[in-house]
Amino acid sequence: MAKTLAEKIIENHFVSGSLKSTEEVNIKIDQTLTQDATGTMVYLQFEAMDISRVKTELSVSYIDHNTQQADFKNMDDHQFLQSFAKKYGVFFSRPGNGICHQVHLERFGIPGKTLLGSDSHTPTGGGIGMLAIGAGGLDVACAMAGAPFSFVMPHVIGIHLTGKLNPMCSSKDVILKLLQLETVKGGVDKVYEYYGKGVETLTVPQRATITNMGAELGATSSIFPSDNITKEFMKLQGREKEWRELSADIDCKFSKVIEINLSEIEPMIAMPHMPDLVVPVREIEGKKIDQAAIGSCTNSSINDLGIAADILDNKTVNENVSLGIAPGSKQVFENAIDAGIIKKLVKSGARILESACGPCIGMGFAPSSGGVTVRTFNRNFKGRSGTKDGEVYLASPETAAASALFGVITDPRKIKITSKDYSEFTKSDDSMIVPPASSIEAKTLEIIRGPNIKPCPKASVAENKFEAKIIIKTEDNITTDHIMPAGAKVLPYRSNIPEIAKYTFEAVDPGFYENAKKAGKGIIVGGENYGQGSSREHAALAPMYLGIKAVVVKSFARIHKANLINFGIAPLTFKNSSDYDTISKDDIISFPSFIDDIKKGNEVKAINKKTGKEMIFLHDLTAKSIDILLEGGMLNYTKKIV
Ligand code: MIC
Ligand code: SF4
Repeated sequence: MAKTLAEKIIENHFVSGSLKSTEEVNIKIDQTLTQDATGTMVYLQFEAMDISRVKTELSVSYIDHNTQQADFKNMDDHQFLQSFAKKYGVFFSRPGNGICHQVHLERFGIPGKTLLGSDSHTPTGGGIGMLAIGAGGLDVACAMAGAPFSFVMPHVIGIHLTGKLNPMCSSKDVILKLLQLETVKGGVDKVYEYYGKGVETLTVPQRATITNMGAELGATSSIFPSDNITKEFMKLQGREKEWRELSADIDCKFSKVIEINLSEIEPMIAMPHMPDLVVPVREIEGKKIDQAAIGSCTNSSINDLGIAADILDNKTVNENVSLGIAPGSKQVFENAIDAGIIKKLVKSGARILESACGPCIGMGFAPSSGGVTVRTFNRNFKGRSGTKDGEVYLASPETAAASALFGVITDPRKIKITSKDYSEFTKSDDSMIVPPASSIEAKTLEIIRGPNIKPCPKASVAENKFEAKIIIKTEDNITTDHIMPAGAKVLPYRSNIPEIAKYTFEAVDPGFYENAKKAGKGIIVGGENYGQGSSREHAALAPMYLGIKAVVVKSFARIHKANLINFGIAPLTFKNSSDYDTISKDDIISFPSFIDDIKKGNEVKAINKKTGKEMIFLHDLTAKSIDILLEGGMLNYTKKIV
């Protein structure tokens, strides 16, 4: 039977389960990646499993998120991660070497392999034909221990690309267009697979921009074929030997096909505060801006910087705009120096930032109060920039540079320059990647553990009969940034759950922490697509630590739902969505037969003690997920079965 590329890779890695979409499948993971903000928990969990070396073909630990070091905490984390990597068989990418997804694409990704990363933008690797998936940290720890990764066998959506992008239109505009069509919840349990003549017109970094931001669609992954363009990219990286040709069978069946003619793509922009609030740039042209930023794992390749440099060449950034540029990796940075790009940017007044996530995760470069900023990033959730009322617009490097030049949102097609191709500048140097020690030397190595690193707490086993209070009732599209904020103040506590728990839902309801603690047992109520965005398991760990027993919503985002199960919180949905309107914050919900119900079928009985109303909540847990949940999470479960 003819197959899509995603199906072929899944089949090649199949361990158990079912290959029928919507059913659970378990696959072998070849490579893993972690970054420092999620990594400390991953390695603490791995340590708890008592395994002496990672069992994957390759595991890499990157430092790119917590690079602002206001006190000892972030660097303590870095040292923990570095010592851990050396001992347990993990490659370590030092701070300064770049953003995990950019570096992984350049130095480690291999077409046809599977990659699991504790970061939602891991699908960037789909740009070279990998099946790359973002997951919670605990799932990544288990993959490093050699366990297969379980997920819902996705529907594969075909994106048929034809035509060729016009000057000043970019692959960022393609993914923004797709977000406009599909929305932030359109991709749940789906893989977006790109094919057609238009694919040949896109470079690997352009493809990676698209697969990267497929995360904003809520997709499990996104993937391009591995063709001659991929081969050329790998050759320039000195890794031609790792290339192999891969594509879907010509007559394969996609569950849906979306046609995109690249020649018809125009500059697009996502408006505050959601990546799918997309309009053509021309519709909001002329809006005054205060800041612009070019970088992040979405748009920080050499050509992303190069086009900005050419737009700004021999000109000065508008006097009311601050422009920040963060090269995606040390490799990009060095080559941008050799290509003369950095000189042009510095001359124009751009501020060169570190090769790291930086402003994308609220680590510096926050906009002014009420400030308008045009960024080439992938997320513009309220407050994520570090400024509560900051207005973040997401666009291409072309649009960001043109807007920085004129001081207002500008359609870059106004600028008549021919963009240069800098892809040949690819000198690489892996001196900032520290290899692991040999297994003999590893035995003698100690792990460095600063005082801010606290063990990962565990949940208690489930009860059959209990009452819990509704601590918060939220709207649709709640992100994990709402549940557990990031930024310079909170990120240093990623390895300290008792401390970070104090910030849970801080921007939505500052009373959440105290109320949850007082209640002892709590419930979170939400709308559609609850938990979209970041993979941070802290958005499940902290609620678990505060006694949350169930999250009842209209629908879930994939990674967060898996994280809830991993930490012993029941992910439930309303059988009658109108029940959402009948319950309020502070209501007490009683579950008369929770365990019996969960084991018996997919319905869980609940009674609102305030109104007396009986409700049915639904679950779609597999047999294994039920065991994990009832045991009080994956750590307890694994301990019990090994
Ligand atoms: C993000 O872009 O939100 C992050 C920060 O990279 C997260 C991971 C995290 O919260 O540490 C992600 O995308 O998963
Ligand atoms: Fe880093 Fe931003 Fe990419 Fe997340 S989205 S990995 S914070 S650059």
